[in-house]
Amino acid sequence: MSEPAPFAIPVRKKKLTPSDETRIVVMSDMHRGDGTGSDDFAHNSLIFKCALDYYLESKFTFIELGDAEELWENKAFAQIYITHTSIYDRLKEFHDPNPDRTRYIKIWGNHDLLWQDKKNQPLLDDLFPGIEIHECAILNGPSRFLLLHGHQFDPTCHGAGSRVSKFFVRHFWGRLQRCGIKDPTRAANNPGKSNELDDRLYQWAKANHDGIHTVIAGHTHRPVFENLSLAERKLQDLGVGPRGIKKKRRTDTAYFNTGSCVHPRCITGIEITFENQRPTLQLIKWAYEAQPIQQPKGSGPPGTYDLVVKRTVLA
Ligand SMILES: [Mn+2]
Repeated sequence: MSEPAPFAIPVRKKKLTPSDETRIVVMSDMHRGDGTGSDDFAHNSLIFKCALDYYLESKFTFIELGDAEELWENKAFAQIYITHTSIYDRLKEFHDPNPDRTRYIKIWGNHDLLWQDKKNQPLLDDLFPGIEIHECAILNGPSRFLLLHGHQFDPTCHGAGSRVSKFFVRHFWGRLQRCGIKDPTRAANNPGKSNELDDRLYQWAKANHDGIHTVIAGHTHRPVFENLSLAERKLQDLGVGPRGIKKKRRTDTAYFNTGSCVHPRCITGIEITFENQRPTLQLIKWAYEAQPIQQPKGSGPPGTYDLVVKRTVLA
């Protein structure tokens, strides 16, 4: 078991005190890019748009938990904005210049760490007047939640290691990716690394710093519900799995992970609703689904399907 990573909650943070009317959706790791082959988000942008429409309509607050913009591969946010204008148009509808009223809460990650510095935000400020971008958010209530991207717990993405990774990604990665090579260094594609990070975040939550009961993070691109990854939950349900591998058995509300919006065929996130101040969390997926077209008997060819975008509760 690894040591809890030293992470101190910063003084400047977003504080939310939810009521029973509050609905929150947390999504991370969109990695919105410039629309070329190295833009990992482009293939999911329609699914993401539908999800935003639903959350707008259903009065959710949208928490964007880091790596929303891919600013390692793309130096200019303008190019990302031009490519994904329709997404930003919807995000603008969540935004309110009054920080107490806004339904768009933006947290930075390691790929959009640039937002840390106010002077890097002119265009973003034009789009979202008065926007505040934070390292983390705290959800107050009987059980306190800490929401952050999670790279703070990943030594290769934090401090000196991150400068090397960033240099590599900016100068070489885009070119390799356009050739169809998948990134071997990201926690997302490296289950061992994800386990280690999940464990660090979990241990930190358990050590209960500042009365935090639950940590919700992103960064690994691997959804975790009550401290079990989806694969772990599935293996438990099926009662199968590789032999000799230590399996986590018990669920624990100390740690959750949103997954990402760059999965090959879907996006994942966590919805939070409240009853008597008690939060209920759901891991959800938005994906394409084929549905057979209902046709009057004898008319039209069989084997015809409608492609729909659908929200599914995973856990
Ligand atoms: Mn990240």
